[in-house]
Amino acid sequence: MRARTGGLGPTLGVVASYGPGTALVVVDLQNDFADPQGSLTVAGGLQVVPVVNHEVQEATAAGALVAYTQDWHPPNTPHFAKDGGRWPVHCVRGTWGAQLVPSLVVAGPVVRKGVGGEDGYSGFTVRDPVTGAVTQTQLADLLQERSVAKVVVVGLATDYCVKETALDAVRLGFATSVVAAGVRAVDLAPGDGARALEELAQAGVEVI
Ligand code: VGL
Ligand code: ZN
Repeated sequence: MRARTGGLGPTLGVVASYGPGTALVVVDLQNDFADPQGSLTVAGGLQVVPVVNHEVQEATAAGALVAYTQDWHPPNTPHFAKDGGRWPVHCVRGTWGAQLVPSLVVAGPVVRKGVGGEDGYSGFTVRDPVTGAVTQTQLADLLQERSVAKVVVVGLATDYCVKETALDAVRLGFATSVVAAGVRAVDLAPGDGARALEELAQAGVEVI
């Protein structure tokens, strides 16, 4: 185990431990959320990339699965404010904004969510905003195929997709951790990100 680095630069020490029964789930590290030019920019979003890349390296070296989620919306969906929902247009399939950030190390499968116009906050499940029907993505199957018991979550955004992904992971029976240095919040209301981490801790998620 490498020691946490002190002094110069950001701390990139190993914060989670990985093994073959672990999956690192990297949530929605996409241009529209992480890049300052993105349409739904999360403050400090790009700052998590070196932290996440370090976790990806450690996870890969330990034989853990690394999986990525990608918000992937059609051009028109009730998820967007222009179509009756709550969000600016973002992560439209095939656009620059929907691409994973170019500096992210991609070392495993990418699971797209919201592809049929659903609200896709959790990497595990999506919800039809009209009928309320909830359906599963391939993420749980991917983890179960690899006999994963423990899930580590990083990415964007703490108060939406990270939160819902971690809550679903707990519901599905995975021992679940969130790396605080590897997430950032939308904070539509100030403090939303901090409240999300508290809620996660209360639900049994280890916040590290
Ligand atoms: C997200 C709002 C809308 C997220 C996705 O990735 O946290 N937030 N769609
Ligand atoms: Zn979205």
